[in-house]
Amino acid sequence: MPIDRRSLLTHAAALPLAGALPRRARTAEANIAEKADYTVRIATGLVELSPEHIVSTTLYNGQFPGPLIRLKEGKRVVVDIYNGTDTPELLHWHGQFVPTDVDGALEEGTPPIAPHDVRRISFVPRPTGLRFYHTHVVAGGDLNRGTYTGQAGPVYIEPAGDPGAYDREVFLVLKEFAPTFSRGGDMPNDMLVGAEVEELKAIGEKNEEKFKGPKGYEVGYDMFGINGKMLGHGEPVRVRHGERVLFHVLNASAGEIRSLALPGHTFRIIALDGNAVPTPADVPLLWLGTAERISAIVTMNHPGVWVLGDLSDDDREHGMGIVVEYAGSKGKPQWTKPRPFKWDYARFGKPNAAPASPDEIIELTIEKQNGAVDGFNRWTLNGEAFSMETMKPMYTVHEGRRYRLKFRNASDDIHPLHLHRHSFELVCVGGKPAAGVIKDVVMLGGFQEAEFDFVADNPGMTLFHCHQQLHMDFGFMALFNYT
Ligand SMILES: [Cu+2]
Repeated sequence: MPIDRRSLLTHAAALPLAGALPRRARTAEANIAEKADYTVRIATGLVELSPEHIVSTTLYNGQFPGPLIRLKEGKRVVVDIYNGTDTPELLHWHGQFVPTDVDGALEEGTPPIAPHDVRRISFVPRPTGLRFYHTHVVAGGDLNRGTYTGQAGPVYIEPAGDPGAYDREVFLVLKEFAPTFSRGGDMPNDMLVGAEVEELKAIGEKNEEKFKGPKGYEVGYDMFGINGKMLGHGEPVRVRHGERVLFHVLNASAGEIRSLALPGHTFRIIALDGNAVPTPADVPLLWLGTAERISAIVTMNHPGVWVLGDLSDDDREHGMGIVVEYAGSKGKPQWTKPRPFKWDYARFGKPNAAPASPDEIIELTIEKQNGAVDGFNRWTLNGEAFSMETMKPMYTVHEGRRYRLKFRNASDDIHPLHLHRHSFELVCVGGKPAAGVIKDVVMLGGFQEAEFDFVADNPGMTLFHCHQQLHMDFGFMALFNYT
């Protein structure tokens, strides 16, 4: 819950006696005369996934997900961020075109918020649509840090004058809890269209030969939930026959790919990562890579009590789902497995069109060194793992130029590729040309290739990385510097 001005002042007034906050935070708090539009407090708290599953983790404002932050496009916003933990924190505004000092990435130059300190930031929200905010600290081998915690919440940037062909909105934040490491583990890898590239498989096989030994660590989870509740707990989504519900779905996982299906219903995809798609299309189910967002309208035309849930039986049975209940319907929530359906970004694009020609093409080959860093896999881009010590930029871009990044994945993992402070246009994905699909995260299939274009239109250091926390922490990052 956002802290209002009154409670903030009350809190400040009580400080000299209580002395609960260190000097730095007291000074900072006293200097804040004006009310912020939003206040985010980072602190340890509890998530009651079910009465039997209560997780202790780091949260925003004591809740999971963090409060929905609704912003108006172009209207400057002031946000106070309190770090109530004992370690430095960074809050990243994912998918927004903000300056480097507020974006929330250390690599770009955002100062971290010291333990028990507060920072006031201000920025102009853009672009419109579903964005989110999450921590951007390195977790490494610490499963109590970074996106393994509950530090994530949705942001919705409203456009001026939205017609909105829907009756209401429902925000769904998908997230796993109770992470543990294991040796290896399998990620589903067959949900994307496209074929493996032989040349990339050959590189992968060579690396496997070179980096033999036990499989590098992967992360698994014991508990799953939507909006912080396991399936069957919390309030169902209550609907009426004929209603059109706009679902804003956010995959706030640290590294999992998620799916969602609602038996007997289809999703009309209207936006990907908050950006309206040129060709809205009906699909039987959703696939979302880590940090991806989908906005989809479901026409409620199949009365009953249903499970809106993950396709994976194991994940769904451990909580990844929410009940959708029609008015007047009763009984046990029903689940039926949908037929297999491959995810194809290109189908939401402009047919028979091509993106503008790039000024420059940058090729990036992704390789995995199994177990190379104390048992963790090391990730390299063109043979180089990103160093947090040197933070050396990999590329220099010129403002106004259009860059085509061509990714070649010589590993069997799917990588959710993310570019900070910019959007990109998909050019080719899953072996198919695309145009007009604007995103900030895209899944790159195992041993596949993908291309996207971005225009260098937001000067300042810009971070590119895989959104899999375990991959970005062990090398899968690159910095773009503007001249
Ligand atoms: Cu990755």
